[in-house]
Parts: sequence; C-alpha cells; structure tokens
Amino acid sequence: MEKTAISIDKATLELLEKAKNDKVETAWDRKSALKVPCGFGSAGVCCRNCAMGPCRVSPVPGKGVSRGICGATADVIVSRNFARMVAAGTAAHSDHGRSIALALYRTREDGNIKIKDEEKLKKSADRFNVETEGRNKYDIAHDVAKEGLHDFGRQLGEVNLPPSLPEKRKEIWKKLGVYPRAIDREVTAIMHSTHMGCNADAENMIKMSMRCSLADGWLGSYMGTEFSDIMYGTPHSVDTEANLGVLEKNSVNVVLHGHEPILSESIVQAASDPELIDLAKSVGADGINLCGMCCTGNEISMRHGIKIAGNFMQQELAVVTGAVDALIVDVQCIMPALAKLSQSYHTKFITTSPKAHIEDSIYIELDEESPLDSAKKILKEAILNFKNRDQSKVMIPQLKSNAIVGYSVEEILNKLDKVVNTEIGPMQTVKPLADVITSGVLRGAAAVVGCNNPKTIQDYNHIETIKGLIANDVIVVVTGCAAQAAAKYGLLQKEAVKYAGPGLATVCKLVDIPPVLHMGSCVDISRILDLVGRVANQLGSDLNDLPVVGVAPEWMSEKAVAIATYVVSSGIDVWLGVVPPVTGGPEVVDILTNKIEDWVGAKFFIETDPKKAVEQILSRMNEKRKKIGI
Ligand code: NFS
Ligand code: SF4
Repeated sequence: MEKTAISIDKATLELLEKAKNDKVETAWDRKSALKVPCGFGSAGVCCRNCAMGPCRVSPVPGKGVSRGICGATADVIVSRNFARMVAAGTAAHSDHGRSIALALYRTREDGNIKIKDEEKLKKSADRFNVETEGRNKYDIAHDVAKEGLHDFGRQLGEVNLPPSLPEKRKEIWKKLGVYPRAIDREVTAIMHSTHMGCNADAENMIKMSMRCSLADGWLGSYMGTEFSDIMYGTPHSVDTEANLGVLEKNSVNVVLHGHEPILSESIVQAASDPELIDLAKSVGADGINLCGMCCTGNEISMRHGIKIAGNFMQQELAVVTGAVDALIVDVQCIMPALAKLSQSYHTKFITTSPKAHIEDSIYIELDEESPLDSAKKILKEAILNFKNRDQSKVMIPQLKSNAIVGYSVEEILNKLDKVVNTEIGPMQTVKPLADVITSGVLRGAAAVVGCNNPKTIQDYNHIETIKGLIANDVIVVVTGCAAQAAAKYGLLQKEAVKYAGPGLATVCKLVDIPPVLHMGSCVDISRILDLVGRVANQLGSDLNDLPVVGVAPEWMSEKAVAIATYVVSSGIDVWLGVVPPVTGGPEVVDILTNKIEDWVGAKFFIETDPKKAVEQILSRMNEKRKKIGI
C-alpha cells in the first residue's frame, strides 16, 4: 500500500500532480495555505452566539480567561457548539428525508416517479397505521407520506418509531428524557436553547443533542431510506466499478454528486432516452457515461450498478481530469471551489437545488413536479459540451476496481435465506446472522462510515480499519465515502475474502458475499440501525448487548456528528478517527467518553491511529461477549 502524507490513492496522487501542472488549486492546497488551524476553534471554546462576543475562553482549565462576557464557561460553550453541529447534521439529513417524503406524496400512476417496491410500501403502511386493504397503491403511498411528514412537525402525540427499535431502548430514552419528539422540533429546540442566555448546563445540552440526533437516525434519515426504496426500488447486490478510471475517453462523461436521489434517479432515467443517446452520437461521442460521486454515487450505484467516480476528496480531481463534460449536483458536501475550478476546464458545473445555489455555477432548477423534463434539459447541456473538451488537457487515470454494492437489509436476509432456509422457503429473519455472532464464528460486526478529511491521509484510515477488523473475524458494513474507499481498494469483491479471518471467511463462502458489505449512503445508516435492531429483537436483548460498533475514521461533516451521536445513544460504541472540537470542555469530554455509557450503554472513543482503534474495538468486543456470556 502506497502511503504519502496526502493519499494512498494513486489516481488522486496522479491528478494532484496534474493540478499542479495545470496551475489550479485543490482542497489540499487551501489546507496548507490556512496553516495550523485555530487552537480555540479546534478545542470548541470559541462562542459567536451573540454580539457582545465573539468570546474565546481558555481551553486549559485554570489558565487564562475562563468565562465569556455573559459568564458562559468553557464547558457551556463547547456543549452548545457540539449541540449546534448535531442540529445542523440532523437538519441536513432530515431535510433530505423531507424531500423524499414530499416526492412520495407526489407519486402518480402516470407521473415521473412511480411506486417500485409495493411490498416495502405495505410494510411502511403497517408501521404508520395506514389502511391497505383493497386500496390503490398510490392512495396508500400518499397517506404514508402524509403520516411521515407529520413526524417532522408533530406538536402532539408520539412519533412513529420503526418496529426494529427494541422496547428496552425506548424505555432507556424515556427515563433519560431523550425520547425524540418531532424532527423539526428537536432542531428548533437546540437552536433556541443555545441562544444567548438560555441553556447553560453542559450535561443537559448533551442530552438535548442526543434527543435531536435520535430524531435524525430513527426518523428523518430512516424515512429518507425507506421512502426512497419504495419509489426507486430496494437495492439488491449488483456489480459496479470504482475510482476515476471509470471516466471514458470517448463518451460524454457526466458526474452526479450530492445526496438526494430525486435528481440522480431522473438523470439515470433520462440517460436511456434514445433521443439523448442519438444526440450524444451526433456530437461524436460513443454514448453517455454516467458516474456518481459521494452519497449520490452510492444511491445510484446500488440501485443501477452505475459506476462510482470517487469519494469526497476526489470531487475536484474529477474536474482536473479534463474529461468531465458536466458535474451535476444537488445538496451537501459540494465544495464551492468547484465553480472556479470548472472554469479552468471545459466542465459545466450545474447546480439544481434551491437549497444550494453556488455562485458562478450554471443553475438549472430541478422541477419537482416533473423531474424527468429537467433531467433531460440538464443532460442535453452535458452532451452539447462534449465538443468543447480540450483533448490536450485530458488525463484519465487508468485505475478502477470491481465492487459489489447494494446490500440492503432485505438483500442480506435474502442471501441468508438461500443458505439456511432453502427447504422451508424464505423466512426473512435475522436468526442465522444472530447465530453466527453468538456462536463466535464471527467476533462481531462493525459499521465503517463517513467522509474523507484532509487531516488524515486520504482513505488510509478507512482501509487500515476495515482490513484490521475483517482479519479478526469482524464482518464490516460500509456506507458513505468510507464505502467508496472500500470499493476503490477491492474490498467490496468476493476475492477480498483473502483478507478475512477464518470465521468470517467461512461465512462469506457459505453465503456467497464479500467480507465488507456496501449498505449505501450516509442516510442509509438507518439500514444499519434497522439490522442491528432486528438482531437485538431476535435475541431478546438491546443494542448495547451486541458486539457491534460504529467507526468514522475520516469524518468531517456535521452530519457525521449527528450520526455518531445517534449511534452512541442507540447503544453502539463509536470510534472517531478525527478529534471533534470538544477538547476544551473537560466535563463534555468526560460525558462523551465516559459518563454517557452509564446512560445508554455505549460511549465515544477518540483515536486517530486506525491500528490502535482496531485493537480497542477488538478488546471492547471481547469484553462485551464475555459480559453477555457468548
Ligand atoms: Ni456522508 Fe454523504 Fe461523504 Fe461525508 Fe459527505 S458524501 S452524507 S457527509 S463526505 S460520507
Ligand atoms: Fe460571549 Fe456569551 Fe455572547 Fe457567547 S453568548 S458570544 S460567550 S457573551
């Protein structure tokens, strides 16, 4: 494995060289221009919540100024900042969930978006208490969407938490006062309480963060996934390829980047329009080559096998290849730098969402009523831009890996059914999975998730963590940019079983799966919650009883903070490979890495060395196994 201070990805390194020659800057250049990050900001002790400040208090207790002008202590400031990160992350995921719920509400027999997975719709109707008997599927869908939307703004009564959530867990949340109410309410509650002169109790602030994050994981994100599956199909395992080598010299290369599948699904649909294919041929291209990036990449690869161009830190490098005719984006994780960078090449940088206007981009709004029409218009722009490609500026790295993606919970259960329940027919139960864990064939399961962050060597933490875990019989599931890292290094193919320990290798061969399972985008971490919840229910236990962990080796976004918080609050330990801005608040650090375990049975571990993180994970899993006698 090649390891430099920047990345272990050869395609990335090659293109950074090209960027230098082309005299364009990337995030890595800007990072070094910024020099050492601000110490106050890094410790989380800077407050800008009112205009008497900004106040920066000392991150070292007993040294320097210990309170802001209003008297807020370091712990109060740190906890408020932490809570605001959780609120922002929850808002982002859940606003995505809201768009999906609204799209479900707009589905029509003769519309652009239809119902693809009726079985999942019925299950969903069941959990929202929507009548299905003798009803048209679109009528059911509209009622399900309405009920789901009510959980965003519900003022009275309880929200609809999924059935996989164990009763024991709900009781814990109720006792602790963190049982989530409506999604929007939890976000608002944090914005209110962190306003100047409101909440000044670090412990309470962390509890509010937990409550808000739970509304993200078990409600907003959960609906995002569930309703996307109903409209666009529940993913099944499918072959794809990953890394910038998926770009093609003679095709119109279109990179889709962002998050909400409404845009990307419409573009996928438009790309098979014979008129547009003919148009591509008429401009001299072989055809249209759609590729995905970041979470949009995950969404369309697992539903259609569409190739993955790369993960977060490669978005600028896609443009640097000189071979991308259009980079089409919607929301989240889109570097504003892309606008200026695209102007140095021929790439059309097309923004589409009223939530994410970017100066100097080409804005073509996605019409939510008829997304297919907008998609065709956008794709046409891309095709017509092919002729502007400057061949002397093109360099496509010859690097890509095969991968299998699309292991939804349903797909994992299908695979298990094929092995275990061949005679009695499909059971769709998690019993076999629970059995291999309790019997010790597998030591446990880990979700390796999250972003890239130039504070780490790109992909190094992801790959070291995954390899270390599978070698020790821990089955790994991946989402987000971590999933794409795994794809690029061949860990999502069956051949990767050679890196697995003997127990895991046996399971993989028997079930015919890779040792690392791609479960989708970051919003799809709700799939992981669902799976772990089902295993806990099967065993009559709670999530914190299981040898299961979450790891975010290279996280950077506020969404990742929301995720980490809901995962811990759900009873699953989380390892963070990048230090969060909380170190200036000793009480906050103690709560997150210690006290929270008494509340919910799990805690945060902060470890920047992936090898050490793996050791800690294994010993924690062993302890847990001993504790529950398996
Ligand atoms: Ni997740 Fe998706 Fe990637 Fe990080 Fe961004 S794409 S929602 S936040 S960078 S994993
Ligand atoms: Fe300073 Fe308090 Fe205002 Fe924050 S809220 S900026 S600590 S005075």
